[in-house]
Amino acid sequence: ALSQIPQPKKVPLLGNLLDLQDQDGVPIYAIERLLDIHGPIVKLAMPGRGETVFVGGHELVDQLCDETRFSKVVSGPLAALAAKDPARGLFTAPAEADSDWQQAHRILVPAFGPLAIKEMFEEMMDIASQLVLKWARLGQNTKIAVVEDMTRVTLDTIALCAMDYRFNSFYSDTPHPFVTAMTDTLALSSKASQISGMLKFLLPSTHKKLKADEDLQMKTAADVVQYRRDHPTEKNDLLNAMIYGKDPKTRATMRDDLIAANTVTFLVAGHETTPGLLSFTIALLLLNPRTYFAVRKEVDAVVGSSRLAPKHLKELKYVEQCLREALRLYPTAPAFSRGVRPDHKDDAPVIITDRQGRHFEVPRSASWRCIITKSQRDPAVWGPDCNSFVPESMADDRFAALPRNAWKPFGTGMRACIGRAFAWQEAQIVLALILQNFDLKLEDPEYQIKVQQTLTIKPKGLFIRARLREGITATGLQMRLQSQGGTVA
Ligand code: FDE
Repeated sequence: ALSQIPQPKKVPLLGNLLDLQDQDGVPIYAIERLLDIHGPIVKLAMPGRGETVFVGGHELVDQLCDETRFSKVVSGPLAALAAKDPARGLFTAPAEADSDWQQAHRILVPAFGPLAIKEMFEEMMDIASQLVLKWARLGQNTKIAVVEDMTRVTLDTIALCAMDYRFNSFYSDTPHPFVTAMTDTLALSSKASQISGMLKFLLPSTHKKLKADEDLQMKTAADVVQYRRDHPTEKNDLLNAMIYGKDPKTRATMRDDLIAANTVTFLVAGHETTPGLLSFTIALLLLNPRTYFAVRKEVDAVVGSSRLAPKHLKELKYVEQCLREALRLYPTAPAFSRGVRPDHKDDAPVIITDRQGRHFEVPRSASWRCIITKSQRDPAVWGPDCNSFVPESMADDRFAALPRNAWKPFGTGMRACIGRAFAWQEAQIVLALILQNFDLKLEDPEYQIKVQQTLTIKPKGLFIRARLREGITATGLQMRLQSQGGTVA
């Protein structure tokens, strides 16, 4: 027999809208609270948007990851983001069957592959060096806003590596107009479930601004594409891959509007998620001093006073474990949506079953949201320590032996993160450089992690101080970073 999905009591006109409100405006907190009350699965009705089911139990997420029955659905904040443009970037493309998605996917997978990422090492070092030199010169008397600086690093890195464009965020206090437009768009679309956001959406001025911001983003991207067409380079970057690359299946090249849409996608994806990963990792290390000293010891043993080089990265095992564990506790993309595959042939009802043996039907038209901030802390998988930062549990052998789909911060299946290797190498470089060169401390010794949410989650109010480690000077650091591949004593 089928079970009913638990649903909090609805109120007239508003449905369950009030259940989705969070006093700090963090939608994911409201959903987590509902899952705490109602169990691993809960259904909400939203005025004008039908019903959404949220699942937080690992066993349910695991079944929804089954690619033979389910696939990605563009819903929630992603749908709000998907403009009415004919061209959609990979992230917001409606379905795997979509020919634009397939073409961009086939052309871009190799461009994001391990070889290509390795070649980006020096450009990643260029931007990461700007960060650490800034901190070195500011000295310990300046309060550092971690998320802001991590956003500068990641945005400048993706723009330089992907299209040879320099935002120069470290040289300016006011963000580039493209960044302001992008940030405002994301902030608005992610508040779509909060009443404050809905009220805003009722204002014609909001729609005007949203449209203007979207146009500015597409226009900037289109200009970057046109500039490259007019000024060709040999550089092996994503933009060249998109302009000149032929789809291995159809031999066709990408349309310019599709290239521009994907350019915006990379900037959004690159600048939204990786800063969260780096900022949460820093916060967790500072809140767990023993782990902080252990990971720093590893960096000292592997890199010492050399200039960080590609060969070091694979030896920095514990750095990697810390990043994995930070993404378990705080997956920066906190949810993804799944629905029955449009091409699913079997006519029988599609059923998933929870740990208590209750069966639930997944309707063909529905989009179910996998809340991985919950499933990645499911005590049935992670035990009584599920809320603690324990990078030891992410050692390679234990990581490989995790239950299927227990760790899903990069999404799943065909639509999983294409930028994973990119983000990973970037995060390793930035973290290793910081650990190698600074003593960090929290501005507020009582700091506890709280989340702020746009499309993704980031730590709220995280401020630190950074002091150069003993024996390191700003000038010395600069010389070391500039010595291509060599060691400066
Ligand atoms: C994707 C992604 C995902 C999935 C989503 C869904 O399902 O809806 C996820 C979960 C993710 N991603 C995550 C992440 C994290 C991090 C750190 C990242 N991510 C990073 C990055 C960077 C870059 C550049 C990127 N990223 C990109 C991307 C893209 C393009 C996508 C879409 C794909 C398809 O769909 O095809 C993604 N990403 Fe990420």
